[in-house]
This record gives sequence, C-alpha cells and structure tokens, in this order.
Amino acid sequence: MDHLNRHKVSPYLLTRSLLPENQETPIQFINNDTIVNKLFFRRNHFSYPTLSLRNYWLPINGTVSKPIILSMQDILQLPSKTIQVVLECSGNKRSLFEPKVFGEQWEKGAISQGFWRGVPLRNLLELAGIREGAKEIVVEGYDFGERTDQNKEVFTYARSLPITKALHPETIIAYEYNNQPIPFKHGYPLRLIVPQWYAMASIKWIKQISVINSTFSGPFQTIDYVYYPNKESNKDPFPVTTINVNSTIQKPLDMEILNTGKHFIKGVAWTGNGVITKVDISVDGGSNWLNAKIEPPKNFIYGWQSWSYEWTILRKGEYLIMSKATDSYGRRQPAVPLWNKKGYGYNAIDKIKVKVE
Ligand SMILES: Nc1nc2c(c(=O)[nH]1)N[C@H]1C(S)=C(S)[C@@H](COP(=O)(O)O)O[C@H]1N2
Ligand SMILES: [Mo]
Repeated sequence: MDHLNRHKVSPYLLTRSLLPENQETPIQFINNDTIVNKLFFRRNHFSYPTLSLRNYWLPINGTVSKPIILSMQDILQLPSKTIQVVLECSGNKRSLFEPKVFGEQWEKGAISQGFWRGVPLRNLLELAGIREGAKEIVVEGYDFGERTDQNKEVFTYARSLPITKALHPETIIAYEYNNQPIPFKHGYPLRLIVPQWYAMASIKWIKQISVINSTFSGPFQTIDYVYYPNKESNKDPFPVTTINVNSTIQKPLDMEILNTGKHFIKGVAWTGNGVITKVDISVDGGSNWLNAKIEPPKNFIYGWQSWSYEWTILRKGEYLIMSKATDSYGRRQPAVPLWNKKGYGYNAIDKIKVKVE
C-alpha cells in the first residue's frame, strides 16, 4: 500500500489507432461505476473538428412548424436530466470473431459509462414543433472526412433516429459528463446520448438537428452499422441498434496464474433491453453454472451491473472460466456470436483461462 501511495500506479487507455484517435478503456482495471474522462474509451471516424465555441448555435430545422436556432444559454436554461448510461461501441470485442473481420481490432474495452446531463431531445423538438409527415430525426456532427469506399467523397458524421427513439424522454442532448462540461474529445459542447443503443448513435459535437420526412441514407447508416450476416453476399442486412446482452470478466485476468485458495471472480454485465437479472459463472468450461452475486442492487437501468463470485479452488490445474448474462427480456448470451462481415455486436459468453498452481 505504502509503495502504491508514493508511486501512484494507474491504468492507461489502450491505443488501437492515432489518426483518427481510437483507444480503449482498460476495462479489467476499472473498479467503480463511473469512468473518469482520461479512461473513457475514444472512438472517432475522422480527425477532431474545429468549432468556434464563442458563438456556438444549435439549429433545429426541416419538417418543423418553426425552425429555430438555440444558443447554449437557451439550452442551459431548460429543465435537465442526469442519467447513468453505458456507451458501448458496436465494434467492442470485434477481435474475438472467428473468422476474424476487418476493422478496428477492439478487445473488451470499447465500453465506458458515467453520468450524462442534458435536455431531453423531445423538449427541443417541441420548441420547433414536429410537423405531420416527419419520419426521422437526423443529428449531424461537426467532424468530417473522406470515405475511401465512396470515391473519397467527403461526409460529416451524421445519423438518424426513428421518431419514437428520438422522443424517448431519456434520449438527451447532453452538455455535462460527471458534473463537468463534456470533455472536448467526447463531444463538447453538445452530444446526443441514446441510452440502450450502441454508441454510434450518440453523435458528438452536434452541428444541427433536422427533422426529415424520408429515410436517412448517409453512409454511417446504410454502409456502416449494418449487420451483414452472410460471408459470401450482402443478403439479409439489418441495422445495428439496441445493445445485445453481454458481460465481461474483469478479474482474474486471462491467462493469470493463481494460487489455490479463495479468489473473487468479478466483472460487469449490461444490456440494451430492460435490466440484467442474472449472471451465471462456470469454472469448468461450461459443464456447470452457478449464480454470481449481483451487487449492489441496481437503480439505474441504463448502466452496467457489477457482479462477483467467490471461488474457492483447492485442486491445481487449468480452468476455463465463463460468464453468461441474462436480461429481463429473457435474452441471454449465446455460446456462439452472430458472425457478421463488419464485426458488430459481439456478445458470446465471455471466457478466460487461468492456471492454479
Ligand atoms: N461526431 C461524431 N460522433 C460520434 C462518432 C464520430 O466519429 N463522430 N463516433 C461514434 C461511435 S462509433 C462511438 S462508439 C462513440 C464513441 O464515443 P467516445 O469517443 O466518446 O467514446 O461516438 C459516436 N459518435
Ligand atoms: Mo462505435
């Protein structure tokens, strides 16, 4: 303990790429429910935008009765909500797919959570007045760049939400993270937060919000963030939306060497539908399953659920430890994930191996 105090030892982000910046949270070394800025994973499609903050305005236009332009002051004066939300990149755990797929080789740390404060998007839309015929809400970010698959055409990062999701009272336009202005890399000054959906939906650095009476077809919606379940064709595509039920073992570490005796197996579990109701642990490669302790009881439905299991091991040898979460919609982690060309939504039963000696 003493030596920890004198030479503070703390984890860092794990770098996947620098331009654009993609770095993951050292998820195995997180032991609380609120990730500090410097350990929050970073996922960008382009280089960081430059925006002038001194006169930041938010336009809301399109199929509305009265297009409006809001100042930060206007937004800060509206009633706000603070919600604890897991943001998980849909590419989290991509490196685990077999066969492997191209794209950022995320391990288990493209996930973070904390408290976001902001104004429900529906309240802003009410100010502009959604007109009849409106179908989707498009949110556009300030960042942009070329896409190699589109003859180097330049696009901004933009996506749409169906009206029902946009009007959900907890879909918010956030301006604070953990009681501070949102850090620039995470979307300052305004960021969309869409609870229960994979994080590609949570647009950073909002430039404008448009109500449309058609179906949005930007490349981050029609090319990326689409499940293509067939290896040989693009048949049967469907969009990436709700987070799959999932869990990650934080302790022990994969391939760790342990002594005989008592150990705590611990981790997190999360879902985009309802809440986590059960986490089963196996220490024998899946032959027998035991209930992990879910702790502490959950009050926030969009956050992850910590769990632990006290394991007393007397016999030396190698052990395959697995975790399998179940949610209140009866979804449970599959043994085999849904393989898809772009590697989204990996949620197979989590596995690590340890050696006891
Ligand atoms: N404007 C903008 N918003 C964005 C992105 C982006 O590249 N640009 N990336 C999305 C994706 S794919 C993810 S996983 C999350 C990552 O958020 P973070 O960098 O704050 O962790 O932001 C989403 N919002
Ligand atoms: Mo992502």
